[in-house]
Amino acid sequence: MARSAVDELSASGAFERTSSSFRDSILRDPNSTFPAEAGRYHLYVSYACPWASRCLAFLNIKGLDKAISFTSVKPIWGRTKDSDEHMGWLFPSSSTEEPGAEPDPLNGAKSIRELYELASSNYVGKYTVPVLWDKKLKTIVNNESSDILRMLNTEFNDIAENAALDLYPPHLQSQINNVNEWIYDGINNGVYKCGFARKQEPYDEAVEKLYEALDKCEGILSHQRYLCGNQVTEADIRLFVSLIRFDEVYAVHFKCNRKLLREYPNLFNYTKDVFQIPGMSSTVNMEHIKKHYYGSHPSINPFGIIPRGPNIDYASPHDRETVG
Ligand SMILES: N[C@@H](CCC(=O)N[C@@H](CS)C(=O)NCC(=O)O)C(=O)O
Repeated sequence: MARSAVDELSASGAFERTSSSFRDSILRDPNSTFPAEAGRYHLYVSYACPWASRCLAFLNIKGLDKAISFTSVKPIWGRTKDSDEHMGWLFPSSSTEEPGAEPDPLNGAKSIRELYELASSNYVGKYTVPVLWDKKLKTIVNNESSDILRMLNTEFNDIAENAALDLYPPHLQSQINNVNEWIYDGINNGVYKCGFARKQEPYDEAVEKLYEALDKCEGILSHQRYLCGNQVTEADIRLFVSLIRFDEVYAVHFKCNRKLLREYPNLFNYTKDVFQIPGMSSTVNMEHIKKHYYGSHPSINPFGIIPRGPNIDYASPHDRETVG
């Protein structure tokens, strides 16, 4: 069982992601094990992580930031225990150590690994973020971001300040599922397949698929504002977290340089459009993003040097109001 993403390799040298293991659900029903209640749950994230960031994005745009608290870990992986070599997410020891990161306010944990060990004494697997934590039962409810998005969209609607915003509306669900599938495979996970490949062939295959998917998005976005029409949906938030990291990190660190995001007029403007949705920009901490990737994978970037550029301003004007 892989204990870190850099170990998730198949015999052919391709990157293969293992699945998440805590898959309980928070429900609107007050009699369920994990009922949707204000103040009861906590989201542990890393600003660096696209999967965690998409949960944070939902938290903000649904207006759940007062009902569900969150903490970000430090961006660079470090030793989680003296007794073994595992490298993973760490909390800072004070709130001034690393701007944006905070000590664990609930359990005083030193690492995300410690939270997994508190939740389950026989856990084997990766110690990933996001972690959706139940303060009352002191356990992990769920560590799979795609599940967490669905819960945040619907189950907290009695307390969400923006309950009317439905990011997974019934009439678009099959379209969203379909888009999610090829975008996950080609782009969200695709960039990791490019970056973590240890042989030329799996890298070549992943790059091919990545650019096929990006070209397809560019085509869709040439005639409509968002991926599933003219309203923003879950699919857009899921694509956004990869696009915002693309030119700053993936193009260099994961060798996704056949074409840059800023060479795609629609995708580039679309990224700015989504970034400018109220609540989104605070989920993007480029400092953490760059420090994490360039600093946590010594097999790819042994000296941990962080490239200076390109420092794109995603708050600058875009043309998306005119599309669709
Ligand atoms: N399937 C998970 C994936 C989460 C994931 O891979 N998170 C990465 C950070 S981007 C992580 O925490 N990795 C820790 C490790 O590989 O040891 C989800 O979407 O929630």
